[in-house]
Amino acid sequence: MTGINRRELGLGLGAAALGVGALANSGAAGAQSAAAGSGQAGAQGFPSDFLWGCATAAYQIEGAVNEDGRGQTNWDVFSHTPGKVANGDTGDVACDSYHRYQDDIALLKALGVKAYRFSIAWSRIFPNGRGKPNQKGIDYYNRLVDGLLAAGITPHVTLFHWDLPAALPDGWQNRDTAYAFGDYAGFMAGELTDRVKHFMTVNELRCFTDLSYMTGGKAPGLKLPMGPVNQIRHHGVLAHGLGLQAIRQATRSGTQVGIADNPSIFVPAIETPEHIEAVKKAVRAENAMFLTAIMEGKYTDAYLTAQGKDAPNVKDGDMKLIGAPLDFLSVNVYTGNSVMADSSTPAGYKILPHPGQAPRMPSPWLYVTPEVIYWGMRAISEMWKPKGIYISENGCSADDKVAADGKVYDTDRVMYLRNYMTHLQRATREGLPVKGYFVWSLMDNFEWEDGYTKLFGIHHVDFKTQKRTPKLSADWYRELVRTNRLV
Ligand code: GBH
Repeated sequence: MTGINRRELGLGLGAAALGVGALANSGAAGAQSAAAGSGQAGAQGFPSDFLWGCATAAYQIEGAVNEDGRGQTNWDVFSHTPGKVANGDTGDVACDSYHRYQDDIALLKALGVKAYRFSIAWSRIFPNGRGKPNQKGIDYYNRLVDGLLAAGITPHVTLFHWDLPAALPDGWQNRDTAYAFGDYAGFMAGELTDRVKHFMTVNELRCFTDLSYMTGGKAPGLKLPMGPVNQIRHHGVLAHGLGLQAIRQATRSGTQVGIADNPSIFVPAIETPEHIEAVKKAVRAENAMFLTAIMEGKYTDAYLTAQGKDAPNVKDGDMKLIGAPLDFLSVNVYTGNSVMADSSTPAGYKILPHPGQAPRMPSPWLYVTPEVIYWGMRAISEMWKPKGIYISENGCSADDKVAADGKVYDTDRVMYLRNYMTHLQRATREGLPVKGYFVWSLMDNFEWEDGYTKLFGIHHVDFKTQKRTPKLSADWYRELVRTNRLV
């Protein structure tokens, strides 16, 4: 929490409810003039220590896939397999950040953000997933971290964002991969611990398990039955647990370790107490094999019963590792369905499909549901009481066009961000422990199976020249970061 007590929370809420904006609106930064001077947001402001940042991931931006001893990954194999990625696009060059990281740091600096979330390519550190470390790969991240710190930007490091060393036999089907991850994560955190204080084990459990091995849209593109899928999910959460333990052992005291997950989150269809309660039930049940297992240290009976003979094989000690307390929880927030209480089902809720004309961005899955950032974090906070929450990704694709003056006027992306931000501000105003926010993404990049056909950047990248140009949304974000408040 940001140090407010109940009375101050009540004051802040009261002011907001009455529409008394004067308190927060009078100063340059709403946070500074917030009720009770505690640094808590007023009607429009964010907490004075709120951490604004941008996010990226290694395979989506780095390129240089054959350089300095980097090993091949599942995504190199997948993107080079005909028919798997739109237009046959690959991450071979992407944003060429391996060479242009100084330009990217300059973009961050110009935005005024205080933090950068990036991921480390496991196969640059251990080209075969395990064995002898590759010093040239380590050096790249040393240069990046040193450059960020010199620019006054705090690194938030993800150890695994889906680019799995191809040499690991059977990928996440193999329990040994979870141990290999733990070893790599501990090693790399040890290399950076003198300068990096925030580590996330893995990014988005559902994506590198279900979407990769069950529905198969992502590398390695398999469609396995539920028995193996549940085992793969278990290896995913186990990798997190082993990574958490290894990072803690390898790092200095004061290091914060968490996970960046994308739990399914929901909005109450209408804001009655029963539907608000249904959001919690849905979040807990729909994420039973992922975040719920991590936050509760066990699989729910409902999940195990539903999977029956397909339930995962769990070894002694696994759940203790998986359920070890986190220093913070990072959540990637994009979209969510509405839910209603439903007493006719044992689960007690039903998820409503999006109506046909519901607004969405160009990525077909990206329904515009700004309230989910508030209701999702509220449900998570009330159920699991994480010590701190970061929004580790939020943003959208948009149908960007470069105007005659070279600028991208992405008013649709500004609309999306502005609306989500309103509900994020509500979360901080009500004292939910949200400590920071990272826009996805700093710049246009390789959008996995969509290749370069769906672009999420607040900077435009000309992939022929690698020139980066701030979009209107970057100007909007810079002003938000500068004033620390909504207008
Ligand atoms: C994040 O995933 C990723 O962390 C990031 O790398 C990515 O670039 C960014 O979002 C934008 O997509 O149509 O059923 O296959 C976002 C969460 C969940 C979004 C799965 C795509 C596909 C659903 N993803 N979803 S489906």
